[in-house]
Amino acid sequence: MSDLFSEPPPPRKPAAKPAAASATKPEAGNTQAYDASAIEVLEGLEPVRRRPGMYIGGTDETALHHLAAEVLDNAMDEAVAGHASTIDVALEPGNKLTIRDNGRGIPVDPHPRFPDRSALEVILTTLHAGGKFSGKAYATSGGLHGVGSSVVNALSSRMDVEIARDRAIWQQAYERGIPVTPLEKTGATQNRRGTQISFIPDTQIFGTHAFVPARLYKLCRSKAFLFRGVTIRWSCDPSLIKAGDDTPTEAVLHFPGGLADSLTDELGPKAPLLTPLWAGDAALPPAADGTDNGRVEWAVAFLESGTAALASYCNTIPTPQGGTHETGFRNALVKGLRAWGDQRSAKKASSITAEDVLGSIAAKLSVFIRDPQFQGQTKEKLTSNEASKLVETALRDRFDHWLAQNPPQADSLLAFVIERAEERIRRREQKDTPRKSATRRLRLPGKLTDCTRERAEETEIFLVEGDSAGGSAKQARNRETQAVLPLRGKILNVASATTEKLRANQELKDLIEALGCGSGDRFDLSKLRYGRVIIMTDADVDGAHIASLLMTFFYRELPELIRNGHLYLAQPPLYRLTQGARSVYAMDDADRERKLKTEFKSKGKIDVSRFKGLGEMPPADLKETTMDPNRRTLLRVVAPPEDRLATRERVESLMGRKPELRFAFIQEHAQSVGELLDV
Ligand code: 0RA
Repeated sequence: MSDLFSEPPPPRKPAAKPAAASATKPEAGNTQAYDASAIEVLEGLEPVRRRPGMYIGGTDETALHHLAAEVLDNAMDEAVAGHASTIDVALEPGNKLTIRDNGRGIPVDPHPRFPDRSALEVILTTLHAGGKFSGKAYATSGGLHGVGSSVVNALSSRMDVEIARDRAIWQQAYERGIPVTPLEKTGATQNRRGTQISFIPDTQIFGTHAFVPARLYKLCRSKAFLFRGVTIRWSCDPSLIKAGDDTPTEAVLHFPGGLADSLTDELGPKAPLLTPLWAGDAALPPAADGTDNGRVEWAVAFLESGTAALASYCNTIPTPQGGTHETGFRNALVKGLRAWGDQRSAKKASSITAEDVLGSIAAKLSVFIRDPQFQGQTKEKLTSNEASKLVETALRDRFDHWLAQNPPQADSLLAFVIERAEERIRRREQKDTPRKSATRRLRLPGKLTDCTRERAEETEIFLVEGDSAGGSAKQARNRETQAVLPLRGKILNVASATTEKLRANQELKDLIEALGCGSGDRFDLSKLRYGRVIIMTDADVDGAHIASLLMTFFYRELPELIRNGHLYLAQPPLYRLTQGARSVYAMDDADRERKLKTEFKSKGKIDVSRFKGLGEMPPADLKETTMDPNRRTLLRVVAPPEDRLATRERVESLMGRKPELRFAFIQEHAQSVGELLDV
């Protein structure tokens, strides 16, 4: 016990002492003692009520949720320390939140330094008491970072605490941080243990802001992902969940898969990954004297494309500003990849930087360490110095193993990161010498994955729909001659958009920039950077729509490109028909039926798989069927010169501002919509 309470006591007013002397004795009706300690508590917690922003960052909805996070963090500490396995979180009408754990229960005996007050009361009424109860109480306390339960107490119009400890139930109530009942033994229990805290945030502080079920639920979920040893039972009064909000009224949150589950959950099944996830957990190297230094857990997805992200935590507390644990993580990845490059004699690996690696991952990193130090006003950055080396050592070892276990995978990862490094270096050189390099590589959009050859006659560019398809195309392409530009979603309908809107559209700007030939009256065919511009969209209706929008755009803004035969449509298949080792691809339903009848001679089962989109298609299939110049079929888009007026009218009616023309056409051609593509 003395470990826990080794800090000097806060100064007390001598006058308050005698009156409060029996405060922790559970004697009903001893209100006198409470009046006295109330004055003192009020003084102790007054700064919190006067300037809540200093403690919880404001008085808005976010600040309100900090209260919930604080109380939940304390319960999580008890779980992470191995004393609790279950946490119940319940939101009730009246903005009342209850958090209960089955841990040891906050001590209720008199505080050794203030024998007139219980340890519970000291914790709940003394500022920064959290820090005073750290050290050996928790192997890896996160509560230290938190502002402490006393701040939550001070900012709650009511707080009810129930402790189950040593076969007894104890209760006490507070209002705005002031005890309003003595700590009382209210019952006996055979097997219950733990702490339950119910509180109602003070409307004098938070106005009408109320807990948002979805926000609390998300918090609970993220905590459960961060510690697989805990089960969080969520419940919310149904009346608090608004129509259209899919937050459950009850849920049991337990994720034995930990961070890997969380990352998979966030990325979704379609994420374009270069390799399988790299995930695991490991002990941090112990101190020289053998003392446990905590542990680290991680999940890393190497992305072919998409948005990089790293979410880090210390003792389940988010550290959005990073810190020493992230430094260790970064070093392990960069040094690991460089070392792998060394082993494989890839000279360029030495130029890899953290930026190149971190720019292509989505990852979660969670460390559990003793006495963490945080910095910044909202304490969102880990500053414990030892963490960086500990994390680096633990992760480096595991990363090296992972790379060595699957060399082809490690090589493709290395190649990808080296490519990023080269791109970065190229960008920097261009920036440094804007005059010198008035070459065709000037100002290329960041999303473009360019080919290495420069002569337009030898190269082509694939315009694909979205990052996921872009990922597949990048893997399937020939790096030398094929470039890939992912375009996001449906581009503007250029036939009906104003010129102004058109010029402002980022996707179209990127497209023109990549092509290099300008548009409208600044069009210059000699500057076109690729011999073939190939629209490659999914083999479904949405894909056809996007292709038609793009064709309209080219027709309007770069008609010479079509007239000179540079625009093409790729023809990805929609189905793969497999029998035994033999596979045949089909373009559409009719093609599938025909091939099922004609292509397979023997009886046996034929497996039919439908590609949901290019992003789902294995790169090898995409290459074979759609991208490899030796095996694919392309459709060249043509606009016959003698028929220019007719074409213009057709485009106008189909893509322009007059939907009634479009409707008439669809009615007329309902049988042959496929022809839509034959512009
Ligand atoms: C101080 C000392 C001990 C436990 C706790 C605090 C404690 C705090 C919270 C907050 C939420 N749940 C909690 N559970 C426990 C150690 C007591 C002992 O040594 O038995």
